[in-house]
Amino acid sequence: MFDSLSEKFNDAFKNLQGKGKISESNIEDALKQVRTALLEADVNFKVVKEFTSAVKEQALGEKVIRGVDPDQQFIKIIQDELAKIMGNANEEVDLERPGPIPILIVGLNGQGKTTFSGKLSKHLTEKKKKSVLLVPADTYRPAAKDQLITLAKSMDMDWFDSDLTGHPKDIALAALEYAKEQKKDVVIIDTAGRLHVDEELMGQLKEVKEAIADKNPEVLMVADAMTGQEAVNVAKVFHDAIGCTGVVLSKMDSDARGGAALSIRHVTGIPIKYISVGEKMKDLELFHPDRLAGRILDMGDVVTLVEKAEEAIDEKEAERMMKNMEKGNFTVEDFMKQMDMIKNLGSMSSILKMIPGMGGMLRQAGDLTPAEDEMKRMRVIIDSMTKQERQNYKLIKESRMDRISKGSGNTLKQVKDFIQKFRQMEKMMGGMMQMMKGGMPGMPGMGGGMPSLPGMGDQAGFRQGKKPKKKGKGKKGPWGGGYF
Ligand SMILES: Nc1nc2c(ncn2[C@@H]2O[C@H](COP(=O)(O)OP(=O)(O)O)[C@@H](O)[C@H]2O)c(=O)[nH]1
Ligand SMILES: [Mg+2]
Repeated sequence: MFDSLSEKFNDAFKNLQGKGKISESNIEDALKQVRTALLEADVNFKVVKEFTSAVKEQALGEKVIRGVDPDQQFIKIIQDELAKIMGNANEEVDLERPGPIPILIVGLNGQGKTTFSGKLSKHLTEKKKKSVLLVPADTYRPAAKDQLITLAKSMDMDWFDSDLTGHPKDIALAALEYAKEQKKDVVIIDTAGRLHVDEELMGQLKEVKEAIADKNPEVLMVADAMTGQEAVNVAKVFHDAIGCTGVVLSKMDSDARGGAALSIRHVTGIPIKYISVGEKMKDLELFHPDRLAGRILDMGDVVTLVEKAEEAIDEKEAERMMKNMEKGNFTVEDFMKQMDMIKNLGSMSSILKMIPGMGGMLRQAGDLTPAEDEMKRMRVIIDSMTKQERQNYKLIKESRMDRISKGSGNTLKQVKDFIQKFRQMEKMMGGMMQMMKGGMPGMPGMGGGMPSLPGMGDQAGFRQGKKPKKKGKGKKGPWGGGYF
């Protein structure tokens, strides 16, 4: 997300390194670079103009603190201004009112409306403890109904069997009636899109909104972040025609340049409420302007990382493994489970980027695909092992290796290498446990606070001999480290 913007900002900041203090002449080049970076990221030119003049004013103003490096000061100003143009605080849909609350999902075709409807239902059910009804109301593409119902079934979510021969407003009314009977809190209505903005679509959506106006519907407009300024223009048209209460930026996992995220709020006045970061139902994040500003500036996003970790890591299981390891047992089964927990967090690069300073390093390191491929290979090798073998890898002699190699489609050497690696890991683990029992403090420099990845050394979440923290305590995640 926003890699090239991050890189160019960093180049701009280098201009200020080693300078005594911020002055009009020495920030000029940096500001120019910031302006170019934003324009190249497809940020609306008016936003760019206001942004750079606000930054300049701040930088030259009285707020400048003596004793702090000018490049650091400048970065802080940029961060604050970035957060400001994106709306500062997170806003979610308002659920603190009597239900059933309708949420209309609108936007052009292929932007991710149906996918988002599914994601939102999962989020509201799991995080907000609301009962949700999913309502297919795309009367143009009957396949869209099947798509939504398939998603609903996969999550055990209730859905409404809409009559697609009717007008979407009748579907909405019937669904709300049904939701009332069923005592649902929220009704998510997935509407039809078009390839381009057209009057008929706007007219229809307006009718739907008006029909349920007494229920004060939330109207979320889904826009593909990849489309940059086009997303901003379309959002404006939708907002002018029907009135939107929020924007959802989808496909933020792709190489979106940042233009939509940085301009939409400022240009349309509509807050971005959620971002979609993948095709799976769990790939939804709340939109936190301050955190995103941090990510853009390579400061990582530890808060989101910890939140994700708290969701992905099964505490009971982690505790069991920890006890096991204290006894000197570390099995392939444990290793596999840890790998799966890490995988739940997201792709390797997306996790690493949330760690302060890692963004720049990642750009230098380039491609992480070989490491991810290696993890996949390990996974298929483990899949070809029997339960007994996973509990005790020492059982795996030559003939079993041969079977595993055939079963997993790997060469015998690759299987041997894996066993060898695992033996080393087990040894290292034993050594670490010994150190912890000896009361070694914290072990700084061993990646304190960093989630370790399978195959990269120490084991995720079990450093420092501490039990994982209880959920919901905020700051320190299950990695316990003092680094954050
Ligand atoms: N990578 C990625 N793909 C997405 C995301 N949201 C939706 N998609 C994909 O985009 C395509 C269109 O999504 P869909 O929800 O059917 O769009 P709709 O026409 O607006 O309902 C599908 O292939 C989705 O899997 C996202 O956040 N990231
Ligand atoms: Mg759809």
